[in-house]
Amino acid sequence: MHPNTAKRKLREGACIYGTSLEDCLSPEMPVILAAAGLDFFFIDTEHSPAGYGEIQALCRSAHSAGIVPLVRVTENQPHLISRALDVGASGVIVPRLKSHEEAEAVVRCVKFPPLGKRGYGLRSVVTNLQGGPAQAAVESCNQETMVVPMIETREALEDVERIAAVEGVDALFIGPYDLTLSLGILEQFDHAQFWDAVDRVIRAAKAAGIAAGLQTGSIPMLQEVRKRGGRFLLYASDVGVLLEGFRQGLAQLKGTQPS
Ligand code: 3PY
Ligand code: MG
Repeated sequence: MHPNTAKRKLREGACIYGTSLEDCLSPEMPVILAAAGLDFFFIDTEHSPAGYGEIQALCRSAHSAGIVPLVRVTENQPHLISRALDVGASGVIVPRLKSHEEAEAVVRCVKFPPLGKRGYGLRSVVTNLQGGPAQAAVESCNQETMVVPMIETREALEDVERIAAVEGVDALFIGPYDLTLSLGILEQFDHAQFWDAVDRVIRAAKAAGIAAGLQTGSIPMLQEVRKRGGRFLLYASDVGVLLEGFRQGLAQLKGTQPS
């Protein structure tokens, strides 16, 4: 399988930087994101219309551009996880998880036996039709694929130490909107309870030897998370960056305040 450079960097203790694709699903996008210097991106199938054909084209382009493609599955379902991997994703992000048992179930879906129960079906987007022994391909996939549970419910936060300790979990991804929604403080990103939660997730990840982080369009917030020890850092999304870029540019051109 394609080497997972993002996973390698995390293992070495480095920060990795990513974003998400929601509506810009052209295979040119991974080339642009790689050229911008990002380590990874995820294709969002939780909230966007991406189909498997588009995901496969994006993953193939990402592998050749040298950026790691992940897929955020719609929810924690075996068939959604295995299809995302079979069309070329280097790992999965799983939203709205509630417990370490659910995290264990994700790992079982992502890994081939003996670590899990993924079914053999390695296609050209994964192997580049290189041939070779199936055992080596299976072991390489088990090694390179990433498992990223989201910590964005009150229940997951309460169980975060055990989720972090699940063998095979690589990073914990805080969803700031869903987490504050679940905690009853929606979008209050200056609330002490929110930062206590962020600190708890980062602490749990560190204790388990893995990474944690979040996604936001706010650079100061990402800098704060990094200062607190976060290493899985997602800046904005395709739509967010386009909107902000055009807003700022147009305002500058017109000499007005951005709308
Ligand atoms: C959230 O903020 O809930 C997210 O899922 C961000 O990706
Ligand atoms: Mg969310």
